[in-house]
Amino acid sequence: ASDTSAHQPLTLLGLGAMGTALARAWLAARHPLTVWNRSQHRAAPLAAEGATVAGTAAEAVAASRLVVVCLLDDESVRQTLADTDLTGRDVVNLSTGTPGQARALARWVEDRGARFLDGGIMAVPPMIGVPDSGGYILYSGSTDAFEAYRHTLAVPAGTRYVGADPGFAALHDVALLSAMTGMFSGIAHAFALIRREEIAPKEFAPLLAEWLAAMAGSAHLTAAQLESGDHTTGVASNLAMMVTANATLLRTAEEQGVSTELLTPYTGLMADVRPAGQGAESHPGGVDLLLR
Ligand code: FVH
Repeated sequence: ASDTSAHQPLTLLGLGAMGTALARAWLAARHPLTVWNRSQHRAAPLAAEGATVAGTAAEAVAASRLVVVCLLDDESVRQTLADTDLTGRDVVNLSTGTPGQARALARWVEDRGARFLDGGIMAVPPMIGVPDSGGYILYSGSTDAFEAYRHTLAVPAGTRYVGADPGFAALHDVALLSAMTGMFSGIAHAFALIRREEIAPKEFAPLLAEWLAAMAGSAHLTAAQLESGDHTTGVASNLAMMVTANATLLRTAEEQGVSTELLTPYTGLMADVRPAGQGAESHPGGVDLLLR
């Protein structure tokens, strides 16, 4: 199958917030779309917009060779596909799961005669179908299936194919979300520090956002150091200085009456890295310590 024609038909299972946004993007691009959702009332608005509503998941899967699944989690995907005939289908799973779940799902789907792609959505529903929103979807799994549907898959958001291993999209997805979680914890701690002072959160926010954006480039330095194995190359702020400075971060939290619980896991890790080196290196040594 190839979707060089602009209007590849497809089926979408799951019409939650994300599924509905995906459906609207494909309908807007005039793709013939069959939809199914466990709670049928969610399909009614899409029927009015041109979607064909299937009564069962099995009917929906039978309607199109390309079957996109956007459900809550791995378990709901298994339950929904259990009574469907996947022979000759191309299944694209956009439901969040672990790399291990994606690999097992790939085997389960392929054993039933289908090709499999997994996807990690790096966007929230309002970004779907909006050109230049910055949102994109990570894909991994069958290279042939990705090539066959790359134009259709690019309709709701940009696409980034990260490899034939079906677990790689989920792994990249979760790695990015984990980094985001660290950022959120840093933002929470920073606002807590100023919370009891005469500092307006709205005035502080631009400083914080600009600083985080400026520091984000450190990901490239960490990557270069991990690849070279030399953790001293390109270091602007050496570890010995940072471990000393961390004591000031912890003391300031105490002065401001703010819990150090979000800081201490990472400051502790940095202190553990230091004895292994001379203190002149940067902090990617922490990556290896996390793998102990
Ligand atoms: N929304 C977001 O911001 C994030 C962005 C990043 C990617 N995620 C993932 O996308 C998957 C779907 O998320 P969603 O936002 O559409 O989630 P909900 O609005 O809660 O809709 C959930 C749908 O799943 C159906 N469902 C749940 N359990 C079952 C089941 N056992 N059998 C069949 N369907 C099931 C549910 O159906 P219903 O409750 O309407 O009957 C919805 O269609 C998700 O993996 C995010 O992590 C979104």
